[in-house]
Order: sequence, then C-alpha cells, then structure tokens
Amino acid sequence: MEFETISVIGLGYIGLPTAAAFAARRKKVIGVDVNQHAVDTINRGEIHIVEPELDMLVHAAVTQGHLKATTTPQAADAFLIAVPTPFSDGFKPDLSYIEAASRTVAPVLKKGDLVVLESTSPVGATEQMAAWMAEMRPDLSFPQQRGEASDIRVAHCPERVLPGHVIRELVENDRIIGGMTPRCSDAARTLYQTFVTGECVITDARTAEMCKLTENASRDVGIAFANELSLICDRIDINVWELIKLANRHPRVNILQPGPGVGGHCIAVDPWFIVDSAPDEARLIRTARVVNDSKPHWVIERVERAAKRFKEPVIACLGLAFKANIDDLRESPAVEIVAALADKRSAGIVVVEPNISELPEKLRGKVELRDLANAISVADIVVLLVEHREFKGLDSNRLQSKVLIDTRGVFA
Ligand code: SAJ
Repeated sequence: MEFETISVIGLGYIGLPTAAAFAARRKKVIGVDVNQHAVDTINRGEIHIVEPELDMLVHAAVTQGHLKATTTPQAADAFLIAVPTPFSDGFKPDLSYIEAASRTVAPVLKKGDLVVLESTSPVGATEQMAAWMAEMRPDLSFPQQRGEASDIRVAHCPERVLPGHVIRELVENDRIIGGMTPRCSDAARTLYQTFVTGECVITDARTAEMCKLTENASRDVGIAFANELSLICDRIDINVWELIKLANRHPRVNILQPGPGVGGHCIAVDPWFIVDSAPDEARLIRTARVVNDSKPHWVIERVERAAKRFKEPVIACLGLAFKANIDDLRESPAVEIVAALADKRSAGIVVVEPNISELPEKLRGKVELRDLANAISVADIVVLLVEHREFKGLDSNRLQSKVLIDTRGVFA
C-alpha cells in the first residue's frame, strides 16, 4: 500500500500544514483550493495565513518541487478533505463544503484510492461523503458501513491541532483513525504514519467523528464553568483569577480560564453537532454553549457602564484575535465586542491588534487601528480582550489613571 501522490483539498489552517508535512517527507503533494489568491500565494512559496514555522515549511516544499497548488483536483493515490463545516440556521451542521469537495474529487478517483475526511464533522458525515462520491461514480465500489473490500477506501481522521502549535502537534499528537471498514482504517493509518510520530489509534468512522466533537465539547464545558465562575465572583466581589489559582492547587481540580467568550471555528461550533444529534440528552453541552455565547454581552455591558462615567470617553480595545498570539479573527468574541461598542458610539474606539495590518471589514471606518503605546496614551478606558504577549509586557503603571476592564486576568 503505497501513497506516492497525495492531494489535500482545502488549503486553510489545517490543510496547508498537512500538505506541507507530507511534502517534507518527499511525497508529491497536490494542494487544491477554490481560492485563487491562496493557490497563487502558495505556488510562490509563501503563505496566506499566520502559523509559526509554516512559512519555512511551505517555502521549502514548493521550491524543492514537492508541493504544488491548483484550483482543480487531479489524480492522486490519497485525498484528504480539510474544508470548513460551519453550522447553518438553528445550529444545524452545514455539510455543503464537504459535499462540494467530494463531488469535485469523485471524477478523478481510481481503483485503490483512499479518501480521508479530516474536517470536524457530525456523526454520519463520512458515510454521507462516501454516498455522494458513489452517486457520482457508479463504476467504482465504495465501502458500506460493515462491508467487504471496495475499490475506494474511505476514513475519518479528525484533525486535533491547536492553532499556534500546529506544526509540532500535527506530527506529535496521537491520531484517531476511523475507517468505514478495517481495511480502510489500515490504509489511513499507513498514510498518516508517513509523518505522524504519535500513535495512530484505530476505531470506526462514527466513533472517530464523535471523538473529535467530544474533545471540543469537553473543553467548551470546562471554559463555561470558568466563565460562569467569573460572573458569580463579579457579583459577590471576589477576584476570580486568584480563586481559580487557589482551587487549582487541589490535586484533582483543574479549572480553565475565564475570558470574553469562546471564539474560533471549532469549540464554539462542534458542540452544536452533538446537540443536533441528540437534542434531548445533550443538556449540559447546550447550556455550556449558551453560557459561553453570553459572555461577550456581559463584557459589552460592563464597558458601557464604565463609559457612562465620562463625557466623551476614548476606549482602547486590546486584541481582536480569537485567542493569544495568532492572527485568526474568525468567530472572535473580541471582534464581536468591538463591533457592538462601535455600533453604539460614533467615535472614540481605538483598537490594538499586533498580528494584523488592516482591520476586518466589519470594523473598517468605525474604529481606528493603533499601536499599543498610542492607544494607551489616549485611552480613558482600556479593555483587554486577548492576552497577546505584547500586552502581557505592558507596564501596569501606565494603566493607573485608566479604567481597566481585564477580561483575561493579565493584570489580576
Ligand atoms: N479559552 C478560554 N479559556 C480557556 C481556554 C480557551 O476562554 O481556558 C478560549 C480561547 O480564548 C478561544 C477559545 O476558548 O477563544 C478556543 O481556544 P482553544 O485554545 O481552547 O481552542 P482552539 O479553538 O484554538 O483549538 C481547539 C483545540 N481543541 C481542544 O483543545 C480540545 C484543538 O486541539 C482542536 O484541533 C481545534 O479546537 C479544532 O480544530 O477543533
């Protein structure tokens, strides 16, 4: 079972590092993306996203001829689908990107190929993906859930890497390999062992899908507990950061950190896929989502309350990314908070985000992007939204005359 040519569909935060990891092992990698700008950037040996060390890997892969990007799928021995799985209205999983990707891959499939779904998906999505491909290619056999040998092998191997640490975690993390049949699992394990040094653990596709959702739902519930504690402590005048530090001294207690809300496109989304599958049973998981989603409104309300003390306050918002030391603004509670504040006032909001050079469209013309020193010097109210390293180094004496709303406990 040899995989010489590997195609990665979707060259985003997961697909591009994965493509580069295979290329670093001298596989021939064809990266496919619908975004022409991303394709052109990669083919120049550059990257369109921020992730430490990824630029060097992609540059080496492209200049040595192991990685090439294109907008149209080509024949390969293995296909990895790493496209977004957002939710649509009513928190229903939206599989349209997976459907589009599998339908564009189907025409170039040949007997013996492996197709792996990497995108985080609701239970049943891998079977659905196989069904879409089977519909397009009646000349090939696809695995049944418990079926025997098939022409095409299909598996779900969810990505589990942490943005900001992707290159290391991609290689070192254990990998869950969920084949639609044991043969599919064997093939997928062989593929991932090309570069994964962690253990490749085999299960079936549905359990692999649920495993990934469970990991993120578990983190969401943990963060909701911390966020709820922060509201309780605010009400009864206790420093929540000190409280958590003390409680975590217990050998079996490990409370996470409160924040302005849960961002990113994974933890704030994936638990809904569990709720959608079992709405009556998933009570705690749903409540955690509601608690975390309500946190930005609580922050907005606190800022508005502080602003009432000034005639024309200048509010400096520190950070827009969904978490520290990355440039990713997707589903960021910080962006939501800044946008809501900007909607309420015509001027007076300055924003510091060291990881971007221009504001997202939603904020353009409404707030000003400044450097840290400048924003602090003009501010009456400082709202710390992301614990970027640049903010952690801030001399707290410079904040003394300001109202500080520290949603991350950096100055606690
Ligand atoms: N957050 C808190 N308090 C905490 C930890 C996080 O408020 O104590 C917030 C962050 O600020 C951020 C959000 O939660 O807004 C999510 O950040 P994160 O670091 O918990 O997770 P992600 O979204 O960057 O990556 C997660 C990871 N999943 C788990 O840790 C279980 C990663 O391993 C997954 O691969 C990724 O989701 C994914 O793609 O699903």
